[in-house]
Amino acid sequence: MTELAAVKAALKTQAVETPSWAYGNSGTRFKVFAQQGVPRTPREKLEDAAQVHAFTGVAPTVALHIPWDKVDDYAALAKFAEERGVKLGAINSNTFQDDDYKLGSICHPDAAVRRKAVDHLLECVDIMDATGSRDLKLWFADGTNYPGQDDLRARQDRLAEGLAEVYGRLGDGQRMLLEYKFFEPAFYSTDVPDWGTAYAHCLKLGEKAQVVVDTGHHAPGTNIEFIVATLLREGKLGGFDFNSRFYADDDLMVGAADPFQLFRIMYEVVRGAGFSPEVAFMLDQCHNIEAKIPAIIRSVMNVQEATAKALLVDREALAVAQASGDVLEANAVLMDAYNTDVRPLLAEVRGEMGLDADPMGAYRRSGWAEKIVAERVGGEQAGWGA
Ligand code: LRH
Ligand code: MN
Ligand code: MN
Repeated sequence: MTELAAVKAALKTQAVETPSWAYGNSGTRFKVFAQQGVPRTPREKLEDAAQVHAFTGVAPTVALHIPWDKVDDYAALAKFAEERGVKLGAINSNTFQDDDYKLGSICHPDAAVRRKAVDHLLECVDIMDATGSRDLKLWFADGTNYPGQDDLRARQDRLAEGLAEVYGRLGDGQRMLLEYKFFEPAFYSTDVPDWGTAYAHCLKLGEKAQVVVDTGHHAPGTNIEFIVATLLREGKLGGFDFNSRFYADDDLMVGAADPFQLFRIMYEVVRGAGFSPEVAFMLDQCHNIEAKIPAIIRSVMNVQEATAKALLVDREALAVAQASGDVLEANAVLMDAYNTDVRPLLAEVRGEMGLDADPMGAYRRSGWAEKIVAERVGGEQAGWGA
């Protein structure tokens, strides 16, 4: 295989998971701007996700968030998805929207609240059994607002205990992905604030526990690709929640704010694990002012562009420059790949996959947007403006 053929083959096998909550109405804590035609049910979210996959060819799975996507029969939901050409992906737990969780969930000082939180996580594993999902994605809003409010170490003990119970319930081939975030909604301390804390818990739990990197969950200036490289080296990178940010957890389209950072991250992935299915590429975004489906298509394309550039890095030339201490040349090799216009290459890849070379245009011309505006009245809110 020529080098270019190998790059194309890799691009065809990449899979980006889209989040059910990105299809519904969302906003900030100030205002949700409702859009016409947005899904009213989990099934309608899956119909929209199927459109993203139909036009990009690389978005075959959809993450659910429970209870936002609560249904009576999850096996039937999985079947509905498959009939439309997509599969259900990660199950995201939600232990942050009930009044009971004011002081935390799995780290709460009251054992009864902790029980409720852990029971919810166990219920999520039941759902995974029904849907055939591999990953349980955990993010905890737990933390404190004031020094002295609770015992920081005791909260870690409670976290470890709760996680261990859920870990013990995982079946063969199921994984637990632990997500960290440096602040918000808690402002003084957060119980899983960084990759180190997530890594320490996952290491103790065992092989089925992996860290998930949400690109919006770091302090400004953090070198995320270093975290990615380190977790890959340790065999502990379970996946990504991709989005982009200018300030905090902005949940904007991935690659919009800083495409160069996305490229640097993807370079560490392709030189580390390649496209091992162990690393899940998930989007975690909310489209507050832009149309949902085209925004998600754009994000998928942005991931593809960053990946294509990462795959084009001349690794041999880079290694030579690095070994000889040629700082400028090493940097130039990386920048050469980043500065390549990969859009024609991706158009070719799409053509070879039997797709329209222009997914955005093809979606626009498909009439789906008009159809859902006409058919769906009263779309639902994602549940939370994050
Ligand atoms: C938290 C988070 C987490 C949630 C999602 C809605 O900020 O990134 O992944 O599940 O947003
Ligand atoms: Mn996330
Ligand atoms: Mn987030």
